[in-house]
Amino acid sequence: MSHPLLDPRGTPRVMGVLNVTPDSFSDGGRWADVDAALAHGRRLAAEGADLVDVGGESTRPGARRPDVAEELDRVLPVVTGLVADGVAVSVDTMRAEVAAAAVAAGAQVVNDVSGGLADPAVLDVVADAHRASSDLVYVAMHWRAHSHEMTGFASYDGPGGVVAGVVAELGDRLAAAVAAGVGEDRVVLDPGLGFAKTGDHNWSLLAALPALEALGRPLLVGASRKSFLGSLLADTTTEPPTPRDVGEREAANVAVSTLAACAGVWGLRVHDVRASLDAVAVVRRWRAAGGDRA
Ligand code: PMM
Repeated sequence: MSHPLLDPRGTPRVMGVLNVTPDSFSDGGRWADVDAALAHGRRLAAEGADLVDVGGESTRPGARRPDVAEELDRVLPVVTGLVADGVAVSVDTMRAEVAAAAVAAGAQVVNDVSGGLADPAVLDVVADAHRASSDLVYVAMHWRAHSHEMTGFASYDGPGGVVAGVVAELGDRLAAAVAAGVGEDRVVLDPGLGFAKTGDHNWSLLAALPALEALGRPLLVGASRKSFLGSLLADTTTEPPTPRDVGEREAANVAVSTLAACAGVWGLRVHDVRASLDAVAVVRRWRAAGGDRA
């Protein structure tokens, strides 16, 4: 069955991040009012984003959760406004009420960073849409706990370490989604870089994308501006080393976009859409020239 968002295209879709929050680590407060958020969402779409991912809950370590009404207030006017402009919208939420309202307003993707663990009723919202023959895409990310406690869950002691752990737990989330009635052919999986993971865990996962692809679903990767890139690029002349500022990690993110595109992922979740689209163009042209047959 052909799917407008999931059909293989050879190179990744680019999802632009639009956090309508006062406190996200990367862009908190910048798009917190509706007009600023709409203007930024339109800019991301004009730059060529395949999707704009609208989120109303910060997942930075230690963040306070908004209540449902607060999250709806942040997200819904932005989803509605972007959909009215013809922008393909994804909603970044762990809550069934928010997912349902955003889907009713025209969102094409539910991006659930908890993969249905935080609020299993999200799976019912997606399943209901699928029963009504909707093309709604469900992104299930690997997650273990809410942000205020996730660092305590960053250990993967079983055989195969973090890669085997994430493959097994994502496989469980996929099975739970399908058991709830979600169409397996409309699920995307995401290793959840930085969520209950150390920097080393993130690198191990990026080095093992084929193992995640073995789950049989398209993959989304979100490395943009995350602290493992800040640590990689830290100034080591200070003691302790000073992480590279959030706003100065983009070249490294483009490198991640490039390697993830070469590994065949479905999507890249990024703040700088243009920069990752450039990386995607390079990979596409390199492939056309026979690059990955060498
Ligand atoms: N990361 C963040 C938020 N939502 N969704 C998916 N699917 N994958 C991610 O890696 C992801 C996400 C946190 O980053 P942000 O604060 O810059 O949005």
